[in-house]
Amino acid sequence: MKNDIIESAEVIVCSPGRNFVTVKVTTKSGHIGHGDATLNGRELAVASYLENYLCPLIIGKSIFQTEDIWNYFYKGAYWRKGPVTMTAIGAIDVALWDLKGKILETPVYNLLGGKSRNKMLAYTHANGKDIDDTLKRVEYLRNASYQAIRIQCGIPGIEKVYGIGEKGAYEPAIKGNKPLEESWSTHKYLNFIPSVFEEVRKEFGADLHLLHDSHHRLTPTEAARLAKDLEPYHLFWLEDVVPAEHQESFAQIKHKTVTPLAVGEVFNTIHDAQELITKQLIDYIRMTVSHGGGLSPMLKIAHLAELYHIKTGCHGPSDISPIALAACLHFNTAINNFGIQEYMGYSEVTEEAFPHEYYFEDGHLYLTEIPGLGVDFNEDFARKYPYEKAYLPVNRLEDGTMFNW
Ligand code: KDG
Ligand code: MG
Repeated sequence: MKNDIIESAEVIVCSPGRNFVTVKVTTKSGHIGHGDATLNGRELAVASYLENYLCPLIIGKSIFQTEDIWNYFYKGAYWRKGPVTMTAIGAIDVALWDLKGKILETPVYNLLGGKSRNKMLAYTHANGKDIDDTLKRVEYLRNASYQAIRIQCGIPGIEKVYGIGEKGAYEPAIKGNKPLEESWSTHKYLNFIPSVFEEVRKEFGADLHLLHDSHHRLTPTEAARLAKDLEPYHLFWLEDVVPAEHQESFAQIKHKTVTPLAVGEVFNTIHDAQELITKQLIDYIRMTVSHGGGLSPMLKIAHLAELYHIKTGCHGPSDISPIALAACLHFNTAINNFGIQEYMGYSEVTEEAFPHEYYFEDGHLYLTEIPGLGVDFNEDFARKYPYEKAYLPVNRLEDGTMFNW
């Protein structure tokens, strides 16, 4: 087809508001498509994978061959899977779908199955340093129209807790040459966290959707205890209770509780989730488009999950760019089994670097009819903010033992 041949593929690493890695693919006809290749704390590894191995190989190919190009990179590398590889492949895949939409003059969702819904339920974060602070933040977010809120709270006796920053906005990556060290006590966490949900329900009633993230810190037995303790508060989901290398861990949890379970933000292929889905061990799959290898494989995952009553809940932190978030929104719009979308918003600088069509209103995210993904990259502006090394924290138990962050 006319206009479809790739002339160049470039990687831009910069820090407008925070570090982002952006792929820009240009066709001979001058059309431009973008993909997000940001992998928090490991940005340069993905940039190098793209610059050295993927970008040179797509020159001269047709942007319409997304399935073949994806497999060329996935099967063709021999070395499969992993967050660096799959984020790099995902960025190219998304940039090509963006181009397909622009050249065919239609929103990307029309190419993925068409509109299955008009708006998407979004959840955001209330990260309080203590219960009172958490309640204030929930109140604020409710007034800002959110109908679904992830609740995290400081734990008495633990100095630095996952998700609880100094300034309120969620940004775990800290600039510098060494990761920050946090500490952890599962005992203190499990004893305290149900009381937070008790207070939130008392104050705000039954209608508000409540979510919580355990950030991979429990054993299956501990996870089952937490899930049971939280049953009276009817969570929308309980996320990442255990590190999910062992998918079968979820059987021990799932069969003991009716609290819905969500997992998958660190997954990058269908093989990470296949048993969880086909054995119905979870309720929500949280893989996100940019880290899950792009739109092409995510469609397959959503379709598999649909067969097993599992809904999606794409990871949508502020450490993936608005390009990646928009890709999730097109994916969410097209599939039948959409559940919810995580949405944290972005700093003003990030918003200026990535002007976008999607918008948040009345607790939901909306897309417009604009062709492609509907996100631009203000490259000249973004390049004024050079990359600055930043690490995610590491985590130790109180006796110094290295633990899961
Ligand atoms: O970069 C890591 C963050 O994106 C992650 O910690 C956020 O757990 C997270 C979430 O649920 O958004
Ligand atoms: Mg999470």
